[in-house]
Amino acid sequence: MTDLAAVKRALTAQRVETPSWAFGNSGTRFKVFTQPGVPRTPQEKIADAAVVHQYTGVAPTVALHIPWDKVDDYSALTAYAKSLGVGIGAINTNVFQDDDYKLGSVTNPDPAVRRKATDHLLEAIDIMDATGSRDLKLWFSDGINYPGQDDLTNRQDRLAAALQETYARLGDDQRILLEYKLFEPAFYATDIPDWGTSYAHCLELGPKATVCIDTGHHAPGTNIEFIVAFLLRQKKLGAFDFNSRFYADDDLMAGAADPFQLFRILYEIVRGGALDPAYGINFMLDQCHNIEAKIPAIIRSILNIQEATAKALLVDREALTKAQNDGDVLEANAVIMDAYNTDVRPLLAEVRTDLGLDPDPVGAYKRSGYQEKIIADRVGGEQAGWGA
Ligand code: LRH
Ligand code: MN
Ligand code: MN
Repeated sequence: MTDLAAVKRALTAQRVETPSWAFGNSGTRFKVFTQPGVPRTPQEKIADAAVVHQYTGVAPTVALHIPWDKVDDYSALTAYAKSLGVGIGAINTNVFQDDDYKLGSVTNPDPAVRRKATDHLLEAIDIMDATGSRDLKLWFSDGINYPGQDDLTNRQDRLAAALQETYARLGDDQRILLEYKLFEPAFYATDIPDWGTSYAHCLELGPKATVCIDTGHHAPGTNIEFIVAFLLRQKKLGAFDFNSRFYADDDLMAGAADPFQLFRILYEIVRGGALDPAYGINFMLDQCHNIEAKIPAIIRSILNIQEATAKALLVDREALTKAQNDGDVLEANAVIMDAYNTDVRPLLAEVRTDLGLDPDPVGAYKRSGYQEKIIADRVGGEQAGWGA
């Protein structure tokens, strides 16, 4: 029997972090479609994140990407966020947009480029000191396009050296989230292509380094929930970048392409007791909204995560364990599918009403007039976007 009050408590305590870059313009290699009302400054991105929190009640932090969100005074930016009811979350580094990084950043054969890249990682920790952020999220686009282009082992050594220097600079309450990605922009060999490589580097570094799983960064058909279960068991899962993929790093709304996969991932989280924010996993979104309106798309993504979580919490664990121990394959699978096929929308509406929120966050946002207001207010200036 499921304890519904406990399910509601868990859903109320759940947290999802929004990415500042999802509020800005974005596109594909072929075209960036600009939208009216898009933020022009980091402050405006934070204001939009605060609106997402206002309607969902579960998104009180926003991740920054440096230098896309570069400001002179990060303490002032943090105070501004606080005044809107949100906090600054993970600091994302960017060692992929300079010409210098054509052959790699921290794995570049040129020591001067490696120095520049590592200095950026250290600078990001200075920013964390000012914002009070716990998490430094590292993703390296480093890799090579052709066999023989560079030495695979030497590149691992250079990566390890940069990571060690960065790790040594972390404060007591700070940590590294090390992200991996199968390919792109490197096409032949990426320096951190998979969770195993990230895990091995995190192990070498120590307890303050954990793996970040970006759900869009795997080969098609990869069993992501297995990775979740394995890393949880090793206490090395630090964060998610949630998004959906059909083909590669599509960055579509979480839970849009494969809600069943999202449910299976969240079931492993619930089973591992890792949903509670006190456990320390940062559940982030990492998405781009190229053709749809951004704020309601981010709200929709959060609702999708909440629905997958509610279903995961509804799995009858006792019945499942019994079926598993009895070797009853069909019954075990039926228990999982019963939970997945439950319509949890009324339950989530109740959770929101209990929190004093509108039970329909997307509808409430649309009725609020905020979209019309930002379209009217945010004229002139350069709209923020991918790379701006
Ligand atoms: C790389 C990635 C990484 C970046 C973000 C903008 O594909 O997932 O997390 O920082 O996109
Ligand atoms: Mn990511
Ligand atoms: Mn990505």
